[in-house]
Formats: sequence, structure tokens, C-alpha cells
Amino acid sequence: MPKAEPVHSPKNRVGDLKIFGGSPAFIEKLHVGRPNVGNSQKFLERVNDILKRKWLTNNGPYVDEFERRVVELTGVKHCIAICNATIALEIAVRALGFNGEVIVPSFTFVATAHALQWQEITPIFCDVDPQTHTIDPNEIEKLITPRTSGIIAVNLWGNSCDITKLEEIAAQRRLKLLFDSAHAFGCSYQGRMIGGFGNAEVFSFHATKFVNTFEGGAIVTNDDDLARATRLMQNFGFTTYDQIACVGTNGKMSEISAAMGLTNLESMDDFIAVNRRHHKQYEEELTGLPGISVLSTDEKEQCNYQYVVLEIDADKTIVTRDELLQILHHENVLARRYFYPGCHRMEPYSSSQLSLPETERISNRVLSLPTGTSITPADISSICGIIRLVVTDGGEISERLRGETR
Ligand code: T4K
Repeated sequence: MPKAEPVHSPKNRVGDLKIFGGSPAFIEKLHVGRPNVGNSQKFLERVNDILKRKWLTNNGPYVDEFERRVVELTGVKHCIAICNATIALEIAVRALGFNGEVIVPSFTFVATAHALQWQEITPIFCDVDPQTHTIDPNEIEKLITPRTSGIIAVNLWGNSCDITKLEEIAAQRRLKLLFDSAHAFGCSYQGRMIGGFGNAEVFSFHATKFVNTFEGGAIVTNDDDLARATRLMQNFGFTTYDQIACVGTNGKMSEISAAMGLTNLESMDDFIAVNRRHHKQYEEELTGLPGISVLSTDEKEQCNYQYVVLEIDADKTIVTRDELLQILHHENVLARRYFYPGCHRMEPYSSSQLSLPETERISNRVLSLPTGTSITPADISSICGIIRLVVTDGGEISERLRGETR
């Protein structure tokens, strides 16, 4: 597909916006989560090798090598490659013996909650910290009941949770602790790579993640017994050709996915460098705009910078987050309001009428913006130009938008 190029019609006035009759800023749509692809030649060589070997899946050599690379990169003892992170969460939940109730943040992708509910374990939704958007440890204690068996904490956007506090709570209350680190591959906490905390962690290598295996995920753990159990469960429970040790599923990663993963891992540093530059550019170009901030990362830690998260305080911008989203979509900038409205407000979980003030506040003000190797600095300047115009002329824009829908 041809690269999205800005149309040469600068957005100087409100009337230049597509929503009010101007031409769109981009001819092609700009996506959040456009896949990064490393050296495609190298990938195709691997694919040819796979075809020659005629070993396509079931723990082949590429999956082995991919697991070893993840172990090297994270410093964790075991990596079990899985077909996607949702199944990885489900397997980890089962292998850890979670049952009854498990405490999870509501502000996460719905797969975190589904991995529990799918196994008839009740997710108990917890509020999040306004700075990091991760589970608030101070809220957890209130939610623990005799039925609580564990916590799934999410290292959302690659920002780590307060892991020290979570490990303390888990130890004191004898709860299992699983990290959904779908966003946090390549990130660190207090200088240690994410992956080795709690009882286990789960990564996602979905196409939209900065390192992708098309679809893919992994369970990582330092616990030998847990590693053995998850490896069995990921392959129907087979110990040998015809011996079954436990209930299992098919969570295997295919060789072609592992080949993609290995290829992309070779470019991982470049992907991070690009993401980091983009993140910085967004921060710089949007700095000082009233009501607009880019969620920051801890500069002392390693980060993959794969999400650029904008926070919009509508009291100051006048234009709401959803109006800005609508305007950006008209300009072909497909920003996303991840993870609106919070799991506790989503259909399968919304019956409780639970109120989680921070989750509700944050999920009404965040937007994820395009980044990654498909986006250029010029694209970012154009996107920031639109946001600047919208905020600067917020009064006029909101009046026109609201007038038109009256
Ligand atoms: N835990 C957390 C905290 C998660 O965020 C996720 C997944 C999981 C667990 C489960 O991981 P997996 O089971 O998926 O491994 C996307 C991803 O599908 C999902 O992996 C991700 N989190 C979630 C945050 O985002 P959608 O609904 O946004 O996908 P979609 O198809 O709308 O794609 C997003 C954008 O990327 C679109 O603008 C199109 C573009 N895109 C997408 C794909 C797949 C491309 O340009 N090319 C592509 O191949 O969920």
C-alpha cells in the first residue's frame, strides 16, 4: 500500500478541517498499530527454510530459537511461546490454579478479563493509578475476599505497575500474582527487565505490537514447575506421543510466526529508537497546549514507547476527546480511544453498576496516536498541527460541531 502522505493544504483555519468541508490531511489512513516488519528478505529466507524442512508447527526449531532469544533478552529462566497472548493468559491462569475471584484492573484490553471469565473465574475490577494508568495497589486490599485467589496486574502501555507493592500484597495475602505484560516486552522495572516478576508474566506479539509474530504471545516465568505445567497445557497435556498428563489446549506458536518474531527481534532496537523519537516529537510539538498532555514514561527505565497516549482535559480544551477523535478520523488519522469505557462498563461485565472513578475519568480522556515505523516525522507534525488548531480554536469548533448535531 502506498505510504500516507500529507496533502499540501495546511490546516491553518477551522474551515480547513475535513469535518467542515476541507480536504483530509492524509490521503491514506494512518493507523495506530501498523505492524513493524524487520528485514523481509531474512524473513523470506526463514520461510523457505521452513518449507524445505517441512516442519511447520509443534515446537519446531524456529520456536525453540525464538524462546531462547526471549529468555536472553528478558533474563527470565523460561519462555513458552504461545499462539497469542489471550490463550497465554488463559493457560497461565489455569496453571496457577486461579479460581473463585481474581482482582484485575478494569482499564485494560478486554482479553485480560476474558481470560478469567472464559474459565468461570470472576474478574473483580479494580481502579487504576492516574499517573501510570496501572492497577492501584491501595485499592486492592479492599477487594480481597475469602474467594480471592490471585491478582492479574497489567503493565499498561509498557508502564510498569508498582510491582514492589503488588509483590508485597501477594506475599502477605498468599495470592498468586500474574502480570499481563502484553504491552511491556522490552521494558524494565527498577533496572530489571519486565518478564521475571510475580509468578509469571505474559507478553503479546500480536501484529500491532512493536515486535510481532503476526499473532503470538509468550508465558515467561522463573518457576520450573509452572513452566513445565504451562508447556504441557499448551500442547493438549501431552507428555509423550500418546500420554496425557493433564487437561490442555492448543496454544502452540507456529514456525512461521517464530520466523517473523526472530526477524523482528533483530530489528527491535531500531523499532524502539523510532518509537522513542516519535514519542519525543509528539511531546515537544504538543507541549504547552492547554488541556493536552502526552503520557510520560520513566526515563530511568527501558521502554518500548509503542504507545503514544494523549490525555485530553475537556475543561481546558473545550473540544471533547470524542470530538477530537471524530475530527482526526475525518483527517484519516485513525487514533483510538483504548480502553474505553473500561471492562467494568462492557456488556459481559457491566451488570454490577460498579463505579471506578479513575478508570472512568481516564477512559474518557485518552487517545492513542499513530506511531511506529510506518509513521514519519512529517506525519507527526501534521497530526500535531491538527491537534493544535483544534485546541486553539476549541470554542468555535465545539460550537460548530454541536450546532450541526442539534
Ligand atoms: N492484554 C492486553 C493488555 C492487551 O492489550 C492485549 C491485546 C491482550 C492482552 C491480548 O493480546 P493478543 O491475544 O491480541 O496477543 C488490538 C490488538 O488486536 C490486540 O492485540 C491489542 N491488545 C489491542 C490493544 O489492540 P484492536 O481491536 O485495536 O485491533 P485492530 O484490528 O483494530 O487494529 C488496530 C489498528 O492497527 C487498526 O487501525 C488497523 C491496524 N492494523 C492492524 C492489524 C492487525 C494494521 O495496520 N495491520 C494489521 O495487521 O486490537
